[in-house]
Amino acid sequence: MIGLCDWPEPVVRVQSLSESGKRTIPDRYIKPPSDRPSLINSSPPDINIPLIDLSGLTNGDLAVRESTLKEISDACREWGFFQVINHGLKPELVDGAREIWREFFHESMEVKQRYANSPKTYEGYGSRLGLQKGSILDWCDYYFLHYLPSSLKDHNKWPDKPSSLREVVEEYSKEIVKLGNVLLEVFSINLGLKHDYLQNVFGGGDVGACLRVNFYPKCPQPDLALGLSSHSDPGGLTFLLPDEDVSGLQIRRGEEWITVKPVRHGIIVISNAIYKSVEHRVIVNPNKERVSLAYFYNPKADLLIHPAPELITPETPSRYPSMTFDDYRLFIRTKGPQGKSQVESLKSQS
Ligand SMILES: O=C(O)CCC(=O)C(=O)O
Repeated sequence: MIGLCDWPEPVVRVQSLSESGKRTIPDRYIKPPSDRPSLINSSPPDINIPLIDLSGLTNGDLAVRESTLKEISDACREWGFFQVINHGLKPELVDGAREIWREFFHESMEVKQRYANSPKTYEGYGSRLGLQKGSILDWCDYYFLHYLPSSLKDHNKWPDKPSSLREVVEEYSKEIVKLGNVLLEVFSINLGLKHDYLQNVFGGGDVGACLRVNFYPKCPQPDLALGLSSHSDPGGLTFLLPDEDVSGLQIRRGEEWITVKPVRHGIIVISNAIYKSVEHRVIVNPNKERVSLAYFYNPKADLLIHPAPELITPETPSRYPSMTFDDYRLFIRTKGPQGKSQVESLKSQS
C-alpha cells in the first residue's frame, strides 16, 4: 500500500497567485511544450459532443424511448462524453449549486484555509492533485467532498459559509445520484444485461459518490498552463456541471482537442470503464475565472471490480486485473492526473 500522509511541498493557493497581479506565472505551472494548449481552436466550430434529451426515456412513447436508448449507446461508444438536458434537475438547482460554490471561493482566504485538505482523503480545500515532489502543477484550486456512503462523510468538511451551501449541495447531490441510477439502468439495457445489473455490481443502494468543485482563477499566461492536466476519470460515471459562460473543457478525439460547448442547464455525462474512458483536460482564461462541479458516481469502495462475465468472450477478453475501487483510487490519488499512463502502469504492475 502506498502511504498518503501529507503534501510533499508547501501548498500555494492558485487564487492567491492569480490575485497577486503578476503578469507571469511561476515555473511550477509551466507545462512542457508538448502539453501546452493551442488556444487557437483548430477543430471546426460546429463540432460538439452529442446532446441528448432525457425526457425521451419517460414520456411514455416507446419508439422515442428506444431511440433515446440508442442515442445514449452511440454516444457512449463513439464519444464517451455527452450532454443531457431534461435530466430531472430543476434549472434553479443547477444554477444554485454552481453559484454557491463560486461564492465559497470568493470567501476570505482565512475562511477557506479552515478546510485545507490532506492527500489522505483529499476532502476539503485543495490546490494540487498527486504527490510527486517537483511535479508541474495545474492552475486550479478545488474543494472535494464525499457524499456517499454517508458513513464516510466528514461533517467537519462542510464549509459553514455561505450558510446555505450544505443544504443546496445535499439537494443537488441527491438529484445527481438519482440521475446516476437512471443512467446505470440505461447502460445495463444497452449492454444487453439485466436492467439492474450495473446498479447491483456498483453496490446496490451503497454506491459511492463524491464531488470535486474546480475553481480555475484567471491566468495571465493561459498558453503555458492547464487548469487540469489531461486525465481520464477513474470512477464509474462523472456528471460535470460546467460554467455556462466560460468554456475550458476539452476532450481528446484522435489527435485533436475539442472544446466542449456547454448548453444552458445541461449536465455533461462522462461514461467511464463501461464504455470509453476518454481523456480530457481544462484550459484556462486570462480574463475570466471558471467554476465547474465534477460529480463522481462510483462503485462501492470494497467491491472487486471486474468485467461482467456475460461480456467476456475470446474476442473481448478481460483487459485489466481485478481490484477493489478503493485500491484503484489510492493509486490514482498518489499519481495525480496523468491521463492514460495511469492505467498503463497499473497494467504492468499486475
Ligand atoms: O472543469 C471541467 O470542466 C472538468 C473537470 C474534470 O475533468 C474533473 O474534475 O475531473
